[in-house]
Amino acid sequence: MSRLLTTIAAGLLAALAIAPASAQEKVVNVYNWSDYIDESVLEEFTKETGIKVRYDVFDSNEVLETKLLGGKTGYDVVVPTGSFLQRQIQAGVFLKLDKAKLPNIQYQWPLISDRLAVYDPGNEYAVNYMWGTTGIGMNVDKVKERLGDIPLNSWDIIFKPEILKKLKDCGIYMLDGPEEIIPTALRYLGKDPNSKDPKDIEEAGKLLAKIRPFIKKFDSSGYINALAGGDICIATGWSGDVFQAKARAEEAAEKTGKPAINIEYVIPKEGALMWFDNFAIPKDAPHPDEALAFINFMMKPEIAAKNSNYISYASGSEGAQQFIDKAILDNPAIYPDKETQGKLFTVTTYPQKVQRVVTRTWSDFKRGK
Ligand code: N2P
Repeated sequence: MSRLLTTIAAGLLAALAIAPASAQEKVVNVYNWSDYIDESVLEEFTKETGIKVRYDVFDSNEVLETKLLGGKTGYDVVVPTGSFLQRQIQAGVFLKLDKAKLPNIQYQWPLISDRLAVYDPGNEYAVNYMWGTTGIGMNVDKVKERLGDIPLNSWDIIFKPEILKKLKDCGIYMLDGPEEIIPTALRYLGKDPNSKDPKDIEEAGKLLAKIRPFIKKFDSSGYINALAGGDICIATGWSGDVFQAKARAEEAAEKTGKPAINIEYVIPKEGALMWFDNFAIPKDAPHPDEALAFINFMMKPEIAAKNSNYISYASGSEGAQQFIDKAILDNPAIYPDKETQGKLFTVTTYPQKVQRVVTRTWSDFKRGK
């Protein structure tokens, strides 16, 4: 091909890649966690606003962060967790929210907005979508078969090599989330989970190294089906994800007529990380107005409730609570009661130097070094 033709062809391809289906068509590009929405609300949004949703998913804050720091993601709405949001705000990657265009912010839960303000002072850049905890998902029968009648409410099951070893044959998954698992390991060691001391992080690394031989896979989304299908018997995991696994196991049982795999989510007695996932708009979002319309729609009490009911996570909307299933609202592993709350801890972002230690510790853990 001549150079001119090649240039024209490349130009056409580029235009096709970025052009909306029709010149007038309004679009919003959303990048959310996997298994984190009732997709019927996307259709409802389009019906109500005429804005089409291009929806894409991720399962790790690190992946989202790499894209955000690189810029030009093409996304209009993203959903970082609080501690990541904190340093991303500092890095200047988000637009300030135009609150005048977010009337449904009135339904947000002040208690949660206040918790979020630790990461986003003054709640300028983000609104909470869902929040939850990082605990343990397990196939209760298989675990009991191997461990006998020991209490299942302790991180001992994960962090004591002599216990975890006994579960190796039935499958152990570990979340690929350094900034969640290292603080959890520190808590287990009786140290401050929010420690920014490289020595503490290396301590956590030593603990992790001991359990490395028994881990089948680092995974932050496939574990839902792996638990539901009986392919693994234990995983560190997120509250709602494990309840989704439980629901999928029950659905499968109904179809096959076999008894359902008994899946449980545990917040161990030593405590668990509590986190907040939030909507934010990248500074270079191609459709910032549509992004605001989307976020506003997601804060509608009925819509927020629909999502919570579908994904089994706690909503940042207080107005939604009247529409949330009682089974979810009354489940202390989803909406922690006072006693459970006492066990939960939160973390803030790492200074850059310490973050490098975290990254290195984690890659050593994964490589089994
Ligand atoms: C959804 C996981 C979101 C919780 N699958 C992690 N912040």
